[in-house]
Amino acid sequence: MALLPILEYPDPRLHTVAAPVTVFDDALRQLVADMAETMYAAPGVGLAATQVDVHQRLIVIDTSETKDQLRVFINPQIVAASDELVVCEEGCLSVPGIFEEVRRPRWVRVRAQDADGQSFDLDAEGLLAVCVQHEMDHLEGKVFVEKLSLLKRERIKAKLRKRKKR
Ligand code: GNR
Ligand code: NI
Repeated sequence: MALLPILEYPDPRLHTVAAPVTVFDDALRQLVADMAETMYAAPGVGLAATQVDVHQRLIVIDTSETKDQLRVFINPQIVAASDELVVCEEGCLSVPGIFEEVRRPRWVRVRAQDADGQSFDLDAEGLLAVCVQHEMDHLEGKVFVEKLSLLKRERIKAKLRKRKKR
């Protein structure tokens, strides 16, 4: 087991588009275990491989209160989504201390593979739906602050720069 360092915005590596996972081997399962450990330690409710500088289509999520319901999504795709949108206050381990409202579909149907390569579908709503979409954006090289206005994004960048200097 190992804790992995998390990239922080505006690191350009966060804008890498991840490649599909093609090999379901012990190295992949080790990466899943390390990402889960890193997510729980942070603590966070989700983590995309992009955030630990691994550019493969893999995310881990646990939105349970008891932190014992790890979900692994490999090569995830959204195959259906509600027309209805909801606003949720989002944060990101790659943008520490920043919380902003983001609008997204209320529910999504995700098709993905597990760590053994088995395909499954999952209907998600609430925080799980938000988290799946947030993590899938990371795999596309997108960070949630890029959904905000330019003005808000520039303010966030300035805040992070200022914080780094101290
Ligand atoms: O820990 C996290 N919390 C969170 C809260 C609201 C919406 C999305 C998230 S995901 C975030 C962890 C993270 O950065 N995942 O990429
Ligand atoms: Ni994030």
